[in-house]
Amino acid sequence: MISVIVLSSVLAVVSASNFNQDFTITWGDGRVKILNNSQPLTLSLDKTSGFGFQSNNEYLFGKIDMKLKLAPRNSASTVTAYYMEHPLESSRMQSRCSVPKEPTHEIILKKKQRAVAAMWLTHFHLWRCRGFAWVRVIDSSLAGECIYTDGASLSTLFIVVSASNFYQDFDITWGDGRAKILNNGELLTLSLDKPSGSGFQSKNEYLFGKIDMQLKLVAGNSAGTVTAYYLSSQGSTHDEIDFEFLGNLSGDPYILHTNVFSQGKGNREQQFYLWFDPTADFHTYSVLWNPQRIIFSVDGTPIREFKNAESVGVPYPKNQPMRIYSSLWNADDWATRGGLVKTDWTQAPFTASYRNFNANACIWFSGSSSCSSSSSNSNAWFSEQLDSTNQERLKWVQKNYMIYNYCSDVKRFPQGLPPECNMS
Ligand SMILES: *[C@@H]1O[C@H](CO)[C@@H](O)[C@H](O)[C@H]1NC(C)=O
Ligand SMILES: CC(=O)N[C@H]1CO[C@H](CO)[C@@H](O)[C@@H]1O
Repeated sequence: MISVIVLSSVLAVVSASNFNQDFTITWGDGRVKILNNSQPLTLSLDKTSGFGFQSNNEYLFGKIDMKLKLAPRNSASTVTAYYMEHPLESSRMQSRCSVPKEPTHEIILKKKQRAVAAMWLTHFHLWRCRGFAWVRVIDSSLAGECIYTDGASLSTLFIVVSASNFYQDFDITWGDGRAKILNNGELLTLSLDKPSGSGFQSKNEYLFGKIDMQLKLVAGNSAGTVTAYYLSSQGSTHDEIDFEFLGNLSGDPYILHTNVFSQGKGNREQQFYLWFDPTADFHTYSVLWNPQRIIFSVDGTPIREFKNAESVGVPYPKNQPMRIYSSLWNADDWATRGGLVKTDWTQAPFTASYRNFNANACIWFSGSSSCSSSSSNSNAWFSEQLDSTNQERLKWVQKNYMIYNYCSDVKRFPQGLPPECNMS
């Protein structure tokens, strides 16, 4: 296999793009070609060798753009790297070509950096690029690719907007073959039978983001089954943002159960019916999580808003990175009509499907956020709130489809409703 990538540069210090002037080819034995002025630099990788090049200049701060066109389809297990690195550390690059060493966890911006690019085949381990860090992929059959937007500056490269690929973004964690990634990573299915359910989780941890997933729920008689889709951090004082879909007898409505945990404390349930049959087709379930609010949406319609109420003493999830989890399991001891309706195992296996995952999010890695550069905060979702139209839609859902709200459950809170319930 020969993979070719094409680069055209706008490495703007003073000069117009000229690879001859700005870069030195460091290795690859003829596999890197600098073409004519108007034409880009092309790089190719084959079984024998990758390639690399580096900038002639060293930089200390800057806004650096590079256009890349990556190796087209079927670039599985190739890695294209484009990064800034202190020259003394560049020896590492050679070793990555055979067996990659431990990943570089961070760039130290105080040192002068060189812009470096390389492409190589991963042999023993698969590696993923997260910003500037290389992360080993444990049990995926495909390597990820670095996804660069045309002309993106280095600071915006920190924000990861990836096309949906379940191999790249998720690990199946349990279910002994009952969870499957299909169609080249475009579809994931979970199934449940009497011996077991199944589940998956995201490879990344996120701290804030706008995260969409399309789900098609268990059809027919799904009573007793629960499809949980949620974000959660670790530990006893964890934060959590929950969607749970409680199945029902054929023709009876699912319940969409939501909850928000902060510092280990939940008890903030709101439940809804849906205005469509969630088993007939895929629908988009989204979480917007920024420092001010958490908004749950269904097909773009907000159904719940949980505001940051720290001002009235309510902890808000903002310090603990969360992973995305999903599972399909049997909960016939409580799920459907309080456990009255049992799972009908003659209908097994039960199946739920997932597709079009999209995370416009800050990835937490090795103790820091991919959004620590200030540029990311200019991303609209980071300060998004409901406009008047969406406030109306939220009211519409809450008036017509909400079947339980902890904030109205005065019996449950005889000492008074939780403080966030009194915020407008
Ligand atoms: C199932 O259908 C019944 C009857 O319409 C309804 O009361 C209940 O809320 C539905 N959902 C669940 C999960 O029990
Ligand atoms: C004007 C110029 O630089 N022409 C070059 C274009 O590229 C070919 C091969 O890539 C060279 O042979 C030409 O000299």
